[in-house]
Amino acid sequence: MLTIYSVPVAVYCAKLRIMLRHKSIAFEQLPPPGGYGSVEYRAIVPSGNLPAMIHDGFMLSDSEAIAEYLDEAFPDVPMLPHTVKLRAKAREFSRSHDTRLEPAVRAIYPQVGFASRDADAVRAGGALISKHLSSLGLLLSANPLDTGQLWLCDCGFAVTFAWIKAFESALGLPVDWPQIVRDYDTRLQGFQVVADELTDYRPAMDAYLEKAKPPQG
Ligand SMILES: N[C@@H](CCC(=O)N[C@@H](CS)C(=O)NCC(=O)O)C(=O)O
Repeated sequence: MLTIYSVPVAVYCAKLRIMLRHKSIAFEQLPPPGGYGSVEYRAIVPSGNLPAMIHDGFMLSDSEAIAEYLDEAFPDVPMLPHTVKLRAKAREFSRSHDTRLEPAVRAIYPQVGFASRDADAVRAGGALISKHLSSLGLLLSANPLDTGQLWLCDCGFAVTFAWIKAFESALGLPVDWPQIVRDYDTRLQGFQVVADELTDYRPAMDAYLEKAKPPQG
């Protein structure tokens, strides 16, 4: 039995679900008992964050650690390349998502609420995200991975790109997208499992973005 602790809006849970769909791994999702960060949940998952996994009694947290574990535990549809160097490159892409681009996008969350939004912070946030997208563009221009396959490192980007686009339209976040990154986003959405996850995830994004709207009347 594979259980994933998750809440509907969590970015890294959506990232993990793309992988689970691609590998056709059956799983159940549960909310963290007592909420994430709670004493009750931390008794099970010491970091208190999401996602976390219990696989036949084995607990693991951090989306990337979980994803790499699952890739080895369920090897039928591999999502890491076969050579040492290509695997290292795939991990470089994953880390650039988890430690650079996504944290810059997360820094926008405090600006979502219409009433407390700071226009300067939105502008600065857009500039930082654009800088990370530019670096990603350079990485992509030397990408040695087979672009016909969905890799583990692609899953987080698919979700984070959806958030950047949502913030562009909901908050007017100013973002420069290198064409190579746009093309990458389009390519990722061509994978049915990515399109399906983003469709299922959209209601959670929309619910979160409700507070971005100006008050009515
Ligand atoms: N790098 C971590 C990030 C996980 C993360 O930030 N999760 C968010 C939800 S998407 C969370 O648990 N936030 C609450 C907290 O950190 O206490 C991973 O890949 O699992």
